[in-house]
Amino acid sequence: MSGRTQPSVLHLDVDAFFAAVEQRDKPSLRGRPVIVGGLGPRGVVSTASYEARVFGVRSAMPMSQARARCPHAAFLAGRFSAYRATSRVVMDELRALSTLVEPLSLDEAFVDLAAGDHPDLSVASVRAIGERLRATIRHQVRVTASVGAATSKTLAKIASEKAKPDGLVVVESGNELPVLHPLSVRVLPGVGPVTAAQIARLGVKTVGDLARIPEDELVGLLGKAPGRSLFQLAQARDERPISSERASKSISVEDTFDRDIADPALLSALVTRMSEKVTERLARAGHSGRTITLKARLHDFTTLSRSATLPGPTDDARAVTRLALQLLDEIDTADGVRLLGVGVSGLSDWVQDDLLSAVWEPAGDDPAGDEATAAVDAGALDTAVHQDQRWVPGMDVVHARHGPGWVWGSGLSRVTVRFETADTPPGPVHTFADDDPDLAPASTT
Ligand code: TTP
Ligand code: MG
Repeated sequence: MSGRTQPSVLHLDVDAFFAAVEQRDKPSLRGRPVIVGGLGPRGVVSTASYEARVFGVRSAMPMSQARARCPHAAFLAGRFSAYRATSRVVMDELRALSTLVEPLSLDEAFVDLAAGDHPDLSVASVRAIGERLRATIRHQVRVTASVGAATSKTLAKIASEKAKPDGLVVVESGNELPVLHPLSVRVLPGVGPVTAAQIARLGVKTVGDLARIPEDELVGLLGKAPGRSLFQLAQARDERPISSERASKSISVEDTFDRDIADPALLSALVTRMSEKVTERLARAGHSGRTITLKARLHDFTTLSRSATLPGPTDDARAVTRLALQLLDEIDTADGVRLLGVGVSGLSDWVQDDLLSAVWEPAGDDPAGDEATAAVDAGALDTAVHQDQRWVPGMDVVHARHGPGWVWGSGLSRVTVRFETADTPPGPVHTFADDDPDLAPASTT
């Protein structure tokens, strides 16, 4: 094994990203539980501030459950343009450290310090680079980020997770195994619930357990490439390069099954779930894409893939699902399928930049589903499935006399606004008729 001998891989992840941006821009919410996500009846939590996490609120939880756990929180719809603008500044700071930056989502990226201008990559020096970076981000965008650095991507990501919130952890070369081995196998890249369940049958829970399984046995159980790669990862051998290109070209989800599956209903359900998952990832990365690909590996290991391209980019789960199901229909699955995957490529930035984004609403059997594929007009889709979208909690507004503020709540033909901005102290609240001509949505950047 060659491998890196210095902690030159840096991983940065903003703390409670969406919620942190909201607390920055809404001074009255600082230090308070804030929950961002879909506020409709089927909405899910995008993220919660650390104050809300104390009550057990988590990303991807149904919003109804979040409301039950933390009723006194502020519940806000997302402001994606604000998140994207913040993300841009963060990513620029990372690019100032190295030409090799691999963004994983809006708030997370790997940086290859070895490709930057850093003659000294000792632990002390990397620690200084990380602390300087954290201070710069705090100063530039007024959110906190956690940083991990190590000799590999796997360990750097684990380190930043350990550093959360608002911290820095550098794993020294030679210290990887003591850090890695006590952790669940789920921390390893590529180990999802299915693989975790497979290896659990060998009595493996932690990476340390895994490291004691002979390579042959893992290859026998999981197949050659996955078995070998997992064996390497368990020994903290991970030489994957940081790649600035790859990350945003396509996003896909795939799953290998324990047995060949031929039941059409089950296959449709699996494709539906993967389509939802892939759109969720798209949304998290702040992207949309036009080309949907379905990949299937048949019982005899032939691998087929079928693609279709939409007229415009989408990040709508129903549109992706519908197309993926059509593609499934084109494949002869009668003798069983061992692997399925759904991918979206041809990624572009968000289709819709407004507050009315439907992306956080999980896909369902919505009666409006047939129009849902109007990918180009996601706004119209959203109006079709939601009521009263004019004043959405959290959105920026401006009042002719009171100035800039944000929607605190609305209903019964009234809208309540708190007048404050990132640069003011907590401000006063006023209520208006919801058609008050002096009140308008603020144009965001
Ligand atoms: P994360 O970095 O996973 O979460 P976080 O930044 O909110 O919190 P922390 O890193 O401190 O644990 O995701 C970044 C943003 O992506 C998050 O603020 C909201 C969005 N997101 C979703 O919309 N849905 C999800 O399921 C997750 C995990 C994140
Ligand atoms: Mg984060």
